[in-house]
Amino acid sequence: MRILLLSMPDSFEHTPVLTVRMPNGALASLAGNADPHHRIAIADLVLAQSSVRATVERLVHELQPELVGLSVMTFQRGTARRIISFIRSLLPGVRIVVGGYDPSLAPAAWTHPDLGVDFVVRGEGDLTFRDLLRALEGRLPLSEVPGLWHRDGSTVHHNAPRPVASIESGTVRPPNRAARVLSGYTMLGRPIDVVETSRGCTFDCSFCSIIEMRGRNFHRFSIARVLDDIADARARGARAIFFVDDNITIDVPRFEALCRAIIDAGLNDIDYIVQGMTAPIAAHGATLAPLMKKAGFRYVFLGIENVIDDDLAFLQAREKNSRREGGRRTGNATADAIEVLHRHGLLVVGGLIVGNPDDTADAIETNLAFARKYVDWPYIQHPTPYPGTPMTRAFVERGLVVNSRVEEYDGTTAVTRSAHLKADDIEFMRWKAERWMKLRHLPSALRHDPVFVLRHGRRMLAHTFRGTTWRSALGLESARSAFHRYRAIRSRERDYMDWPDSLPDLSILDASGEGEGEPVVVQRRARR
Ligand code: B12
Ligand code: SF4
Repeated sequence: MRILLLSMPDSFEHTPVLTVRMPNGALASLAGNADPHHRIAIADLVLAQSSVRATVERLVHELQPELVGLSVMTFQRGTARRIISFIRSLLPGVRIVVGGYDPSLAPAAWTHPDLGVDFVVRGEGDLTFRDLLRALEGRLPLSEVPGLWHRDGSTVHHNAPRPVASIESGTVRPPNRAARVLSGYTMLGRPIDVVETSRGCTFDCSFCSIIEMRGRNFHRFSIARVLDDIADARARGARAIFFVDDNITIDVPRFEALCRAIIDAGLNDIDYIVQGMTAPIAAHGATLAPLMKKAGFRYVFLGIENVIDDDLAFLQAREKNSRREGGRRTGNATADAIEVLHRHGLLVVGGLIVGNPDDTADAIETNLAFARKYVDWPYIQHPTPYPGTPMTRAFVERGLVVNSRVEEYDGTTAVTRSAHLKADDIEFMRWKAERWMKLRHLPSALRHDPVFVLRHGRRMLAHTFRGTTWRSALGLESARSAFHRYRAIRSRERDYMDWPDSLPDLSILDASGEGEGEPVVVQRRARR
């Protein structure tokens, strides 16, 4: 079968396409797990952000796909719908499957007959997609593909959920990067790829989609498989690798073993980026951080979330950020984690969430001051009501969601207000502070990637300070004016696909985002 797999072009403020264009790991994994006789092409549309329609048209023309699959996050829903409508206009008989976080957690948003979606894959897709292809070839009834919703005329059948894969036993085969048909992946000029070493998380943060997606569990790929995967990415040119694990720091001894294996295999000439929790890094940093440095790690994305205890409690993120002595909580682990990473020459990308329900201006300023002082690159977001998360329910119950346009749910657009502040004020505070924090990182980027930064430094600055003019820089007009210009630019940027949506209303999701309330996985959230 001829298959075209697409990831969406929509990017967000902290990963501008000038400096960061990463492949979507899901699509290469789907291609790696399909039976080998299929002809699969993967196109990450972030590589063609300024020519989405022309690129899709060319690919459809060249490949004449019988099945098109789209990987979609919630803020990309509108673009995905337009792309589907466009593809249907070119190939009316093509079959369409959607997967990823939005179709998994808000499947009801994908079932309207006018949208033209035939199949929704919920949860992990590797084996479901493989089985869907087998079913379309007549080797299996569609009703026997767990994890699949499938259309039959006006009826959508909901198959049983698929249990999470026990990846330790090798059921999920390695990704197929050779299927990618576009080029230009970059991290500040270095070719970048993504690698998975584990899946899942056993924590329960209220803002995170991962638990609704797959339950609370943690599964590890073998270290030998991970090394092969890194070597494959490297052989295809990668000089930077993002480990897309949900939470690699769940098992620190294994993470340390992985660092040693990377060093022993001589794969430590790559810049690695990883995300992790503060508590295990603070507790094990003395041995972990030097190993990470030696293995080639450069950036550690730390899920700090918030430095105020009440906010951490709301985010259900207190546990993972606790410093402990003798089993007793003795405070927040963030400063210790940052200190040990810095001591060993690693850079901290600081993930914080400001604008929580009871946040005041002082609470937000406390977090911004912390970021200013401690983090190398700020990754500050606003609470965003993604489908199915406990946080979404809390915001809905308190009537604090002020924006239901899901295409703006990109994390840096405030779509919720707090009991004390308007959404606009929350976003303004973050935006105003963050630009200067980003500016401070420029010398470090220049030292590491001088050619790229010298060549693109002006455009990088222009992106960071979008909306600012000489008048605002000189204080001749208010920062608010610059902010409103920035918002207008951001709003225009979101129009990635020059084609109408087949349904006018993007927000057909119910307020709680619960889809039809059916679990994605068999193992459901066990509340602490
Ligand atoms: C790595 C990652 C990133 C990387 C992206 C690298 C890349 N290009 O892939 C970076 C750091 C850049 C990033 C950025 C963002 N991310 Co992010 N990210 C993740 C993370 C940690 C892992 C995703 C991953 O690659 N997993 C490994 C792959 C193999 O698994 P998978 O994606 O789940 O795919 C499987 C299934 O979903 C399914 N599937 C997926 N697509 C498809 C398509 C088809 C056709 C089929 C059949 C199946 C299928 O099958 C796959 C294989 O089993 C997740 C989860 C988490 N714990 O936080 C968040 C997550 C996906 N990100 C999220 C978001 C919102 C963002 C941002 C908007 C920022 C933000 N506010 O948090 C930006 C936007 C990025 C952009 N395009 O500009 C949300 C999505 C929530 C939602 N409902 O949409 C998540 C779930 C985190 C969360 N907040 O809960 N992200
Ligand atoms: S620790 Fe990270 S991956 Fe785990 S639930 Fe919290 S935010 Fe999600």
